[in-house]
Amino acid sequence: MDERKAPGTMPPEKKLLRALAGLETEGVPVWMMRQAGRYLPEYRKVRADAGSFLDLCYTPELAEEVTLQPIRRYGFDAAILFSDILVVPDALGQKVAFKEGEGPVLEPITDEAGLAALGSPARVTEHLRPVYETVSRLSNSLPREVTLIGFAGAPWTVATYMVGGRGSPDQAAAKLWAYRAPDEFQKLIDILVEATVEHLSAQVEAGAEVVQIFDTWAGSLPELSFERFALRPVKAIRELLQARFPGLPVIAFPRGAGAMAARYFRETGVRGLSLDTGVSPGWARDNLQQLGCLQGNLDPLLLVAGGDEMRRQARHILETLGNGPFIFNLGHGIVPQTPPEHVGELVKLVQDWRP
Ligand code: 1CP
Repeated sequence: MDERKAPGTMPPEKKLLRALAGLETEGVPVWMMRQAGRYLPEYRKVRADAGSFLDLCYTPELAEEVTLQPIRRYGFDAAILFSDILVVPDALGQKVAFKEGEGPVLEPITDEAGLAALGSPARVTEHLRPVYETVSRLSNSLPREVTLIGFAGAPWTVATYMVGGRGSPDQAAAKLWAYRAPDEFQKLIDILVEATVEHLSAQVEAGAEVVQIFDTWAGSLPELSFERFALRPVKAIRELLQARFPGLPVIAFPRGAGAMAARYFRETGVRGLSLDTGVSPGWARDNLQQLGCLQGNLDPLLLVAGGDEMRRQARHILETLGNGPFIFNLGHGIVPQTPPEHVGELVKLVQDWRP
């Protein structure tokens, strides 16, 4: 029987799925955010031949290839679909471009007229069909012990790019809209909740076994706005997804949530919580691990530095959280200047570790 099609009906065998289900694992499962990307020479080669970054995301053979590259090299326990959180605004009809050395650039939406010009959130999957084809190819080509993770950005984080038009250190444009006209801003969040549920559902139908929701900018919101624009939308997405796919494991990454992580974990009802580097592993063990599976949280710059300090801090995380349920990861994505051999060394350290 295919456990993917009937989640929860029997105990999973894959290590990462077992950790998410709160079951014992032989060793700690490991993958890394942004495990595909510019730090790998084989990625840079495919990227150079692909044309634009979005062309790479929308060409299933190439997106499949770059998803598989880190699996071949390192034997991670999970593969994360190669795509981006900004394919959702692209599918809603907002102009999105990835400029070399500059990151994403969007034509900003700042008012209700801008919202009215967006396409229907119920129909984003039409534009994103190549992404689901990538998922479906991966579902056939991945080694059987590797879990396939689909993903999307959380509504708040995606909204910061849609409103600001680019990455920003303070998310000021989206915040000011949310503070000056919360009910109007809520309309954008509602559109994104619906689009995200459709996008993640299509990934699950194509073969994704777990989904991760990235809320990179959650930590910039004050408590009352965090509740409304970060916690509640992710709770709604989790509920709507599980109404369609009972037992589907959902991981959330509310980066920078601090002590609000406990309420967030409990109230969103997600199965896994991905911790950023700022969260103390001991605090997380005492306050969060009884609520579900934790994931994280080595500083990506320790992976750049390597050496004794990387090993010491990785062991500290393992010794504190490794009794489980736990998935080893970074506190944020791998950065381009990371030496690939440091990744190999860290994966081996985690794979060899036992409580
Ligand atoms: O030139 C290149 O090759 C583009 C670099 C790149 C890559 C490799 C971008 C542009 N996106 C990606 C892939 C990507 N993005 C993945 C692939 C899977 C994997 O992890 O291996 C994922 C999960 C994302 C998610 C993503 N995109 C997030 C959330 C997680 C995070 O890192 O905080 C965010 C905020 C984005 C937006 C984005 N896309 C790309 C860049 C450079 C950015 C950040 C822009 C900024 O705010 O500075």
